[in-house]
Amino acid sequence: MDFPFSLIQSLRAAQRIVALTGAGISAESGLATFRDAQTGLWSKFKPEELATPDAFRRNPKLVSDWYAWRRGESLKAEPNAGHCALVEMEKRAPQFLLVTQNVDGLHARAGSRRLIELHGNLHRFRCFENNCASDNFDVENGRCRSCGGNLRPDIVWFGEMLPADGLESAVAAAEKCDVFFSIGTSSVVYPAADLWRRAKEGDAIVIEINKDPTPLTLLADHSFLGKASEILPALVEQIYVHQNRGAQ
Ligand code: BV8
Repeated sequence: MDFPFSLIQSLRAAQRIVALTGAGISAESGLATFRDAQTGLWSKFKPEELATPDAFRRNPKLVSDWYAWRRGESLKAEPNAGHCALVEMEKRAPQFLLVTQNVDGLHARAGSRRLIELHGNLHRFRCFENNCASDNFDVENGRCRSCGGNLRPDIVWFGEMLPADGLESAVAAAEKCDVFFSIGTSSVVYPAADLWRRAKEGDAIVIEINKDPTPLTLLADHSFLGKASEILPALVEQIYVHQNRGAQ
């Protein structure tokens, strides 16, 4: 795959890179995305019935079982070449930050360290009623031993505020970055879908890598439509590997 040489040069010169990822980067690890028409989770399940605090209040067992199923799926999955290419970029770029909307934990398992899980993580829990300390959780039975209340996944549901520190760090990094990647996301869920605009306002180069067109496709400086596990490794190869070969 060839990329415009001017883009490769800009990426080689970039000091601060921010990458935002969504469910699309985990699709090739066998995890369903949310909105893909046939295969997406929302084609089978209604978000308002499963991914909101009210849904949990109405039927904690239904919601907990759904997240237990997703937890099992994500543990069976392995990071793919797309996840690994971002680990490589983190190692090579002077400053790099990975902001993910994914709750599957695959970026951390791939080795990403400069990582913000904006919407939480499937493998962590919280006390739903009283936010009690996590050292007294009966995860097996989904109970908080401190107050006897239900445990919920440590995930940001629709209508809930994102963790302030994670969001502030993501916005600050986006505003200061030279290059902003939007990878495997439909760019429709806010506030994550607004980060590219912060980067653009800071004169960053905005690059989209996505299987299908999104509301960002015509607004980005570059939009590469295709699979993240193919495009990202090819890009990293051209930015960093060819650079070294050239230097020899
Ligand atoms: C909040 C955790 C505020 C749960 C998630 C109207 C206008 C603007 C905003 C709103 C509005 N009405 C409501 C809102 C707010 C709402 C929102 O944005 N709704 C949208 C739908 C309009 N946002 C919120 O509720 C947020 N909170 O706003 O609070 C507030 C203010 C005051 C007081 C109180 C509160 C909370 C948002 C977080 C919700 N939680 N997930 C869980 O996981 O179960 S969001 C969920 O969807 C995911 O986490 C993800 O973040 C998000 C987006 O999904 P994507 O990752 O993009 O996945 P999707 O399937 O959509 O797209 C995948 C893409 O990948 C596709 O484009 C496909 O082409 C591509 N692809 C597929 N395969 C590949 C690929 N690309 C490359 N390679 C491949 N192989």
